Amino acid sequence: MKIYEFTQAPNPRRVRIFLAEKGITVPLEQINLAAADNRKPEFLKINPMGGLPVLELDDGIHIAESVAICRYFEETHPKPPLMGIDAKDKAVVEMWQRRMEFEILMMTAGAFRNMSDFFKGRIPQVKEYGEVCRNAALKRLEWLDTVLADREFIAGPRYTIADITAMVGIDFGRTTGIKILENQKNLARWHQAVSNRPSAKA
Ligand SMILES: N[C@@H](CCC(=O)N[C@@H](CS)C(=O)NCC(=O)O)C(=O)O
Repeated sequence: MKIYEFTQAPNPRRVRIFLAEKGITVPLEQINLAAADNRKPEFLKINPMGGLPVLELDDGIHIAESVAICRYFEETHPKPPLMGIDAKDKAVVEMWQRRMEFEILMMTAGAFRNMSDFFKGRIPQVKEYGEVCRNAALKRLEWLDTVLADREFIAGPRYTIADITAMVGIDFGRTTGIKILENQKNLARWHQAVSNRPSAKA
């Protein structure tokens, strides 16, 4: 078993944090995104979408999509649960995970993909769309601050995959000036707590 990844990229970081929380070690193989190695024919055989991370199982099966990889490890290593504990809780965690992915991580990634030089000449870039993503992410942080007024973590009283996605999304926002504002005290308190967990350094 191994995971193809690129340490500086946000989606691989989500999976590394998830594994660290569960105390699982999986060998990592770097695929250089800066050199576009993920778009070369040999890697496209592993993941036709070209994205990282990808989990390679011992039987040769490849699992791409960060949440699918996390789901595999949640099933094989249920403790501590990071994707909910019963039917209702699992649905609530999934709701928040999807919100954090679509509304925050995809927005900070969209801002980066469209505004930074990293992808210049490699993907079609629309600067104005990057701005739209950036503003959407900032609006969502404003809202998330209110959500966190009455709960410790994003999906309720327990740390879950939703916290991982939100923290990774917000941290990646630094590349395009998306950050927690001075007056967003609840968000700042939560961000400090999740960043202090040893897994955040994974
Ligand atoms: N939906 C996928 C997204 C994968 C993805 O876009 N990964 C980024 C790194 S964070 C990537 O490989 N980008 C390079 C590219 O698209 O060429 C997931 O959840 O894992």
